[in-house]
Amino acid sequence: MPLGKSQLAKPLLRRILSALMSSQPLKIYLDGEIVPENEAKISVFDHGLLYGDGVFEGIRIYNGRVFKLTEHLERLYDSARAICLTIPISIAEMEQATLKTVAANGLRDGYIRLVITRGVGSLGLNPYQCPKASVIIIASSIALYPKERYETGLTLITCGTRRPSSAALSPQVKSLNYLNNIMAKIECMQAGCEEGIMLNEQGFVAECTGDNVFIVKRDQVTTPPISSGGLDGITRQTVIALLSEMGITCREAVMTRYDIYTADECFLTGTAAEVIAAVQYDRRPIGDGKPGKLTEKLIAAFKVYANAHGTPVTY
Ligand code: PXG
Repeated sequence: MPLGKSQLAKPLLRRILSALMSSQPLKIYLDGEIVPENEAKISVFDHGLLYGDGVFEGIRIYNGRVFKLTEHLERLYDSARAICLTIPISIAEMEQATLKTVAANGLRDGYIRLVITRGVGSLGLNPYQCPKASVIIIASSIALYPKERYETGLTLITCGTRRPSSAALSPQVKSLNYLNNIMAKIECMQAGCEEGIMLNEQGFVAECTGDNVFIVKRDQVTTPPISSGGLDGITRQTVIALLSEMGITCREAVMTRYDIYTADECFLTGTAAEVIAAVQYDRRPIGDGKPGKLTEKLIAAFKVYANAHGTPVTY
């Protein structure tokens, strides 16, 4: 069928619109209102700032759709529930607020950051001194790794900083205190690497600083079970489902550094990272030191899937 005039004009208009929008200050959702970024301010007495008391989510927008919105919102409310934090709006209202913020910024591709802080209180840990949690929604962009790394793959080290056990805070809580992961990230940067493997207290592989990890060995795909201390990543779940559609079963098994040293391929998954190959670990090449065949196939399959699924935004 030949393309109509309006169909041809749409992508051009979209491009002009998004170029215009990207030069504008961001519009932020803050406690029920959409305000320009320079007016989006919170109190120095907010316990999110004073104690890292709060939770967050990171969500991608692909092609005018919010990817896995329900899954991310459910995880956000679970994180809040786990720390006895009452989010002042319902999950349905949060969904509408998220879509409204994306539309207000005219974003067709980007990254959403939902932040719920414990709210303003007096000095002192007691969260019950904070009458109302604050809701912040940022719709912008994120670049976790340099663009060329999506072609060439990442280099990894083993971080000395361990993933704390769930006897401390459950790794499933996406809390506003990411210092443990930040310490691990500092180690990676100081070693001249982009990413690192975080082990749990027993020395088993948990995950990376902000991504889940997978290996491929003789066509067998393996990832550590969530009980090893990683986050139950939504991209991880998506990739496991995509593999299954390709007829490949992903095994969940406890992993040590040996498994990565001897793997044919390795890749990482995360909302911010998407799917990306890892080609070097502790200065040793992984496989032949290039992104693996299955990894490349998966990166392509993920791109297609992500661009075709999600909650549509009304602009
Ligand atoms: N592990 C950790 C510790 C994470 O924080 C993931 C894995 C991947 O999970 P998802 O569900 O996204 O596939 C995450 C994700 C940010 C940011 O700045 C967020 C994450 C990681 C890095 C940066 O918003 N979270």
